[in-house]
Amino acid sequence: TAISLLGVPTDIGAGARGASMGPEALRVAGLQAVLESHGLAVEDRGNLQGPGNPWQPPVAGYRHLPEVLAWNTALHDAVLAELRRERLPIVLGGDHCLGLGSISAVARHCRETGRTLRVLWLDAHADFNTAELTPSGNIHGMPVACLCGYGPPTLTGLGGHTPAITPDAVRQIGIRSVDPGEKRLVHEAGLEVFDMRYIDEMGMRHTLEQALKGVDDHTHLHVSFDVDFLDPEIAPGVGTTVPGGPTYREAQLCMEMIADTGRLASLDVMELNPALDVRNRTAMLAVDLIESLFGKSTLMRKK
Ligand code: DIR
Ligand code: MN
Ligand code: MN
Ligand code: MN
Repeated sequence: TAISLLGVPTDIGAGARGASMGPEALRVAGLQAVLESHGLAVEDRGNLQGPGNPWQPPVAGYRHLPEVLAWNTALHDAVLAELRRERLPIVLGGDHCLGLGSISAVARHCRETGRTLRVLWLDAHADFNTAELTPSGNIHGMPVACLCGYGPPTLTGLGGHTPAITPDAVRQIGIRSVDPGEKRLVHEAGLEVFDMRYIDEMGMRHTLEQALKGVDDHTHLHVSFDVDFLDPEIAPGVGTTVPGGPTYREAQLCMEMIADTGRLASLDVMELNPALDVRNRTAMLAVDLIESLFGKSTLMRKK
């Protein structure tokens, strides 16, 4: 597989500044060289460009909606171009509002090529808020809802088809912070959520077996990795830490089981915030986990 790195240096949808530095922190942590050490061909496309962060209060339930649209439109176009060239895009966020541009392009590509899309949403949060439900107005709390058609038409129609995806394409893993109104909408939409309680009781192995059920040769597997998925003890460099996340070993197993499917076709690495990190350790951890996602294993493994 040929991989393209796409840097998207913005924190336009977040509640804290700093995720705009995420792409560079992942580069400094050696992402490209690590992937190349596994024989993968990697091209770094550099950073997309877009508007600055004006740091304004919400308007009609959204903070920075025009700027969020601008960044996501640019990202949608860039991801779609990579997929059409049969390349595997890795989006270096940037905050998680960018899941919208990334996945709307992936969904469009799946429609064009007759693939079935499966999205694994690794996150502490469900990101299923709407303008009416959000406690913050921050659009990084809304991308899954927008992708499923709940949101402003400019965002829900980004990939040329509304909704871009249906909830049955999504499996959320690691969830442990959902706002009250958001909780109702998650339930109403029928989103399949493997929350931390589920992982505690059933283990990460069983969780991934369930989340990957039905993945086959026709599946385009997309992983949207919000770094706040990880326990803050090991991953402090994110804007919205929530205690009680997966441990280092649980996260490794999660990535290894995804790698084993051989179906990973696009990836987001979101919400890394170097301004809140400690000597780039969260970026280095993210690179370590991405390495596993692309097939690093301790011993030779049977395919
Ligand atoms: C919260 C935080 N649910 C909100 N969301 C975050 O503002 O909507 N998502 N941090 O990653
Ligand atoms: Mn393709
Ligand atoms: Mn998120
Ligand atoms: Mn999150």
